[in-house]
Amino acid sequence: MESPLISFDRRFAEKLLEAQAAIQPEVKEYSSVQRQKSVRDILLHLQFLDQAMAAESPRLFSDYMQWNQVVMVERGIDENSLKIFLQILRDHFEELLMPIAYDAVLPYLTRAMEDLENPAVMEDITAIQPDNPFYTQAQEYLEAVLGTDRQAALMKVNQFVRDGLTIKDIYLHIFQPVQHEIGRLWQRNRISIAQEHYATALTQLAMAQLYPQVFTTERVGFRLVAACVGSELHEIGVRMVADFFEMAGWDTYYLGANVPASEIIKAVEAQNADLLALSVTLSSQIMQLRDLIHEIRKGVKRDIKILVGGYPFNVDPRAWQVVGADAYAPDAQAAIDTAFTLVNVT
Ligand code: B12
Repeated sequence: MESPLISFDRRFAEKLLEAQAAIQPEVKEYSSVQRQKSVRDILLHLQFLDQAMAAESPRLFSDYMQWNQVVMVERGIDENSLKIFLQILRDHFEELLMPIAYDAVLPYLTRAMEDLENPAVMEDITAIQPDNPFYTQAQEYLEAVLGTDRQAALMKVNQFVRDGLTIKDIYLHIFQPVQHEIGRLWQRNRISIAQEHYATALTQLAMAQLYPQVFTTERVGFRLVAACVGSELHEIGVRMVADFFEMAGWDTYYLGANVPASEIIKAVEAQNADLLALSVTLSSQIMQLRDLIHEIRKGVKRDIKILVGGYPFNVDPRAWQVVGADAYAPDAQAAIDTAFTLVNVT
């Protein structure tokens, strides 16, 4: 399938950076490393724009720009940089694109520019909300994974189990918001990449520790294949989804991160799956997801039900229809409810 926007190369990104330097003197002073990084970032912006267009979602591009705004401002970059970049991009597109292509891209840029004017973009809202039924435990676990004592963090999870929390509670109300908070703290430049990796590795270890209790439910006769699409590395969300299916009695074939499309198709056929759960966190993977679903619809298991989820679908809950899925669910619990409806069991 073709992308709706023509793709731009490095030279175009360099030209945009030059135009930015003409407006912002500090950009002129960039070292060659800073310049290279900026060009890479611009290419990423263009890639996300392309993918948002594939998902027919100006909201997705705007969300990505808002995310960038926080990252940049928290690292001391001028808050007007991104707005200036978008104006430059719009002017270059107006000059270079055919009117029909320019009309197609303009709403994406306009929406992002308007949304960046909203002061709420910089609002500092924790992912561990006071209405979380296990707020205190989530705070304690956050503190533990930000420390350096793995043993203590794992013992805390054991304590939650002894206190009567279910695996589902621990997954949805502790691990999930804590992981989201870890991401937010990194985005806000308050923790390092190493701390984020350490916390994530610990949560994966804690999940593995709980496994004996995941695989105890009586089987209901349905099979699930679950995977991350394209170069997607965020696997904890779909792993939770797969574990919820196990706990609901499904047999699951969980493939994890970064799975080639051809292997997902083979797995669906070999497993004779009833449902395929596909996860995307970066909206830059949307086209690969759309193309994969398109391929599956031409193959042996063309009638398989396909459920999608992950960050971009939570940002724009209409995007699942554009990629050709049968349904979307916002989290692991909702995924189970939706799945039983899809396979016609109530
Ligand atoms: C851990 C992490 C990583 C790890 C992942 C390791 C691993 N083994 O999974 C690593 C270090 C690899 C990583 C890399 C990157 N990351 Co990261 N990462 C995270 C972090 C902190 C946590 C993810 C997580 O574990 N979430 C916990 C799970 C339980 O939550 P969830 O994913 O939302 O899943 C639930 C629902 O979404 C839903 N769901 C998910 N999948 C599916 C599928 C189906 C079928 C259904 C029905 C439902 C469903 O159900 C799940 C369970 O309830 C997030 C923060 C965040 N907000 O998620 C950032 C985050 C996603 N990462 C981000 C970024 C930018 C990156 C990088 C680009 C950074 C970089 N510059 O290199 C790279 C990209 C790598 C790649 N190619 O994928 C940004 C994305 C911003 C954006 N707007 O796109 C985030 C949001 C951080 C932030 N706040 O800035 N990351």
